[in-house]
Amino acid sequence: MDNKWWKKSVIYQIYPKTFQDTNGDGIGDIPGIIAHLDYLEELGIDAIWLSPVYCSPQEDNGYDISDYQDIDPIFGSLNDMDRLIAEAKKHHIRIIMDLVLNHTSDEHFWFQEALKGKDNPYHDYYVWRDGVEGCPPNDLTASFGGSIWQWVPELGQYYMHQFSTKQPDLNWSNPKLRQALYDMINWWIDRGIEGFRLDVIDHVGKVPDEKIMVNGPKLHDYIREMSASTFGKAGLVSVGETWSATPETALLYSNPDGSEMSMVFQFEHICLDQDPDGTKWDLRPLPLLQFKEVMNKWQTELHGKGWNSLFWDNHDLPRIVSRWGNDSEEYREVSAKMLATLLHGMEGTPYVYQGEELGMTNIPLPSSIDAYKDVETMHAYRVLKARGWSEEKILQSLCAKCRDNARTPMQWNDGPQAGFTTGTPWMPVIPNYTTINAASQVHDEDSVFSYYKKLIHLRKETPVMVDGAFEMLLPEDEEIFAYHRTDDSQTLTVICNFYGNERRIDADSLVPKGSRLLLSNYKDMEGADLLRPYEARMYLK
Ligand code: TEU
Ligand code: CA
Repeated sequence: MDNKWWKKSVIYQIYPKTFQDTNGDGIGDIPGIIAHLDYLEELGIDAIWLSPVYCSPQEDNGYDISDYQDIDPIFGSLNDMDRLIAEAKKHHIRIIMDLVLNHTSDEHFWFQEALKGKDNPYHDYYVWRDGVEGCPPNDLTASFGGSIWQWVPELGQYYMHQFSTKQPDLNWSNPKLRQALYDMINWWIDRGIEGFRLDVIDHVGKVPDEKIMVNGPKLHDYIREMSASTFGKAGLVSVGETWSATPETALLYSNPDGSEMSMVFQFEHICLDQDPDGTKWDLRPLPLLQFKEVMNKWQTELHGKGWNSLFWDNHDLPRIVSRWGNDSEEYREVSAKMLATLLHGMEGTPYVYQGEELGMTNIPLPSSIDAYKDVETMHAYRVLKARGWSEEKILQSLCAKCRDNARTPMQWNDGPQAGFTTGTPWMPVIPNYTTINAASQVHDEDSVFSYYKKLIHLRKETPVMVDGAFEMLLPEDEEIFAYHRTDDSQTLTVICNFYGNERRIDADSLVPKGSRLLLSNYKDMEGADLLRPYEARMYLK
């Protein structure tokens, strides 16, 4: 087994805006993260992936950067950032920053300069096409609404934006732009940043005239050049966000020679609970057999040749316990633990999104769109209205899938605003904070928090969890997700009842003789052949 630290590690994602506010303005900040390093060390995580804290007008909560080399005052200062890096180190926690390199904010100095004229040195940092008003170069549409082309009358040109109009795309075919980005990355490495998460990195090789947005012909050249100039050269961890990844491309991205990135986030499993011909708003139940096939494919095809990341949640996704578990009072904890077991037993680097370790839930079904704030949610609302959907149907769909679900304040305790702020939080706290909160879980041996803690520690102590080969068991079973991980000396067996029915199994045929039970989400077993609702077990031989 190679010694890359991130192969044995668990990474924790923080969305700073809703983690902890310390100055009463209702917005989470960097001092708030520092205040919880003890909590994170207790959980046992090795690194924090910090969503953007750079200067930003916050059109897309920081994924629209106006200055890469400064901290937005709402989050603190560069001083606070240096302090976070230093304090985290004392807690044996590395800081991984989010790099948004496909686009900037329209308020970035480069874009402001670019607007001044076609011969401005920064003009070619962005993607422009000459034209006439009302006739965009093509009909591609942007993720957050409208055409990807935005008209600038003063220049007689369109600029391209794949996300909001306030997020102009950078022109990666310009070597000067690429060098400016690498210089910026190295500036952060010199400050002590130990890794990067690369936002929509599969988009940077776009060729808009050919309508190629992802996997452009130069994409891997660009990534290799960037890696060799920055994080790869420094031997740091890197994870690319690649919605378009297949096992084939993931093997390039995560080539063990380190020429591109350490790993990528792939989203094939995340897209299974939607109509295959529709969007994520076209809901359908998760087809378990297909889900098993997809997980099996990724586990087996990358084994020994690439590296997976493992995740259920992030700041763009609904909460997993509400999505594929069961967030009723009766089954919330047990189903959250089952999903954790299923994921953490696999090969790859697990990511835990803030609050997932407490079994935090989605926002309850709202009575109006006013409950939501996200730019994507607002756009979806308009699109679904235009499709003729009823208000009720739209709200149901948004409730199940919208990104706001992940962005409610972290539930620290049962006091006012869940302990997140002494002021008015920018996003309302979910009312269930009185029962679901960190204070009540940290010292409770049976809590979801303690269960995550055990899983995180098991990965460090159990080599087969890191590099064992994956074998799916009962591939045709429509209720049970079970697998082996095997290396030369150990076999790990994971058995999960994915649903709320009791199920009989033949445990002897699944669990090698001589295995011992490492972990289970029920206190005592009622016979090895009976799986209760959402029961999960992990055995080791
Ligand atoms: O997300 C990539 C992206 O394509 C998202 O729009 C994603 O498809 C959507 O959230 C799922 O419905 C990244 C960031 O993670 C996201 O927060 C940003 O809004 C986006 O890039 C633009 O930077
Ligand atoms: Ca604050």
